[in-house]
Amino acid sequence: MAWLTLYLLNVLWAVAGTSTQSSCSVTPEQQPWVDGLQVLMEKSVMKSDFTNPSILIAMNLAGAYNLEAQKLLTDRLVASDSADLTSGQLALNILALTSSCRDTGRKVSILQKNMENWVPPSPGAEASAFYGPSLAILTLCQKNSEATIPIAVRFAKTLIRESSPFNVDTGAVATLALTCMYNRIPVGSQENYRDLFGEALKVLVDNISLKIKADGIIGDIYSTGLAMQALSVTPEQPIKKWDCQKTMDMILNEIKQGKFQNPMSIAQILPSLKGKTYLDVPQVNCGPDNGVPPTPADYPTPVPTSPSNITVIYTINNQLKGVDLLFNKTMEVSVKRGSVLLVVLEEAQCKDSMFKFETKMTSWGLFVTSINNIAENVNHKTYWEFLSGKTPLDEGVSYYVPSNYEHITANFTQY
Ligand code: B12
Ligand SMILES: *[C@@H]1O[C@H](CO)[C@@H](O)[C@H](O)[C@H]1NC(C)=O
Ligand SMILES: *[C@@H]1O[C@H](CO)[C@@H](O)[C@H](O)[C@H]1NC(C)=O
Ligand SMILES: *[C@@H]1O[C@H](CO)[C@@H](O)[C@H](O)[C@H]1NC(C)=O
Ligand SMILES: *[C@@H]1O[C@H](CO)[C@@H](O)[C@H](O)[C@H]1NC(C)=O
Repeated sequence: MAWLTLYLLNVLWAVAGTSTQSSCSVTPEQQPWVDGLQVLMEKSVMKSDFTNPSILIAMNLAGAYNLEAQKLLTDRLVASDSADLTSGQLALNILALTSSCRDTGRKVSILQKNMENWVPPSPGAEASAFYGPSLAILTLCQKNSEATIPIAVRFAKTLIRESSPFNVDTGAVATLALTCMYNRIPVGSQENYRDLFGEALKVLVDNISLKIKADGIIGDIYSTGLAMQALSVTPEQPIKKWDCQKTMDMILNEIKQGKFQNPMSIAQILPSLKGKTYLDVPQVNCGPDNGVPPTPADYPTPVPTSPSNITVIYTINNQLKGVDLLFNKTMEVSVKRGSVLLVVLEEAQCKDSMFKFETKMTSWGLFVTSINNIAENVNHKTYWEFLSGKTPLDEGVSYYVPSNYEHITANFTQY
């Protein structure tokens, strides 16, 4: 009898995990903005040769409009080599291929091996060190949850001990991963997995809920999409109540302000706008029943910018690396109004070779790797942080648009 109750509970949880519990939705008036975002995200695929699996996941969860983009991304991922990917990147590739109903057997074995050898970050390590491993456990859970238990147990125990400042994006992905595990605890299992995963989920969800701001944003606007996914599936109730509709309305406001131009930012918000989460990936239907793409003319377009120039004050500052290499240099740069920060960096580099910089392409656009020959280093946890005044920017150089007389600083620092 107890066994049967346990079994039924499991079935119930499994159902709860795959359907959406969120009690909020996009109104018909707001719907064109959501469609517009999806079209923008899908269009970006043909314009770039960077293969971004998160876009394919979002497209498939939402129901793809652009079948050509869907095929292109899928084909590129099928052909891609997993050799020099991080566990997080490999996990995203597997989720993306799964959402396109492709075979992932070999990639899953590699990821499983990687995670069996995973060395938990030492206590006090930055929270974002759990972001990639969370994606990996979420993926392995969906593929073979029983074989993932030992890995997830180690992960949950490390998370509960974690003491560094909480990171919403990371906490959200960890919540999705452990919710998947929680929902798939084997029937009649002797161990107290439910208690362990439940306890870790409680810590995560409480921390996420403490980051809900009065206006509904969770963390910042770019962590809100993942946080919404987490709060809508978790079996643990947060200490601070979440008003999903308020968050949804605020995000739609930000969308109308043009804050979601970056295709990766769309990929992370779109599932929540469509009432989906990464836990729905295994249930994606790959039949030919795709929606009719709305005609692009229907979408609101951003306002054109005026051609006048503005002045941006740009400082590069290294007080960290090499006693004889320290510098703190400021330049006033004139750029066309509406230019992205990258244009400021290019102008500065043109005028003075000390402002020389290098970038690499990533899922979020160009990441500034080095300035004046001082380069980021993963082992030293150093990077170039960008600030406006004293406030860190919430976007990278290829999307952030500075205003007149704004003071931008690139500060070499540690995470
Ligand atoms: C970890 C992390 C970092 C680490 C990355 C290095 C590391 N070894 O871990 C550090 C601390 C260096 C970092 C820096 C920045 N980050 Co960051 N970061 C993240 C985080 C939490 C996880 C990324 C990850 O591991 N993804 C998983 C792997 C599998 O995918 P990946 O594509 O290989 O990941 C790489 C890229 O994401 C890249 N990356 C990380 N952050 C950023 C930011 C930008 C603008 C770019 C182009 C690339 C990039 O580094 C990752 C590891 O190589 C995300 C959260 C999120 N929602 O994605 C934020 C996030 C991507 N970062 C963000 C921001 C704003 C920044 C900074 C611009 C902050 C600043 N004020 O300077 C800088 C980049 C400045 C520069 N030099 O160009 C925003 C981007 C929002 C947006 N609309 O563009 C996010 C979404 C956080 C948020 N919610 O606001 N970040
Ligand atoms: C937030 O997380 C930390 C560990 O990272 C934990 O010690 C703390 O109790 C959590 N806060 C809440 C309110 O759960
Ligand atoms: C860098 O220089 C500016 C003035 O040019 C000054 O205000 C600031 O304090 C300096 N910072 C450091 C760390 O030296
Ligand atoms: C205006 O900005 C552009 C770069 O966007 C720059 O090339 C040009 O020199 C600037 N014009 C003036 C008058 O500074
Ligand atoms: C710049 O980086 C240095 C070195 O990490 C740090 O001490 C300083 O506080 C940073 N400045 C700002 C404004 O963040």
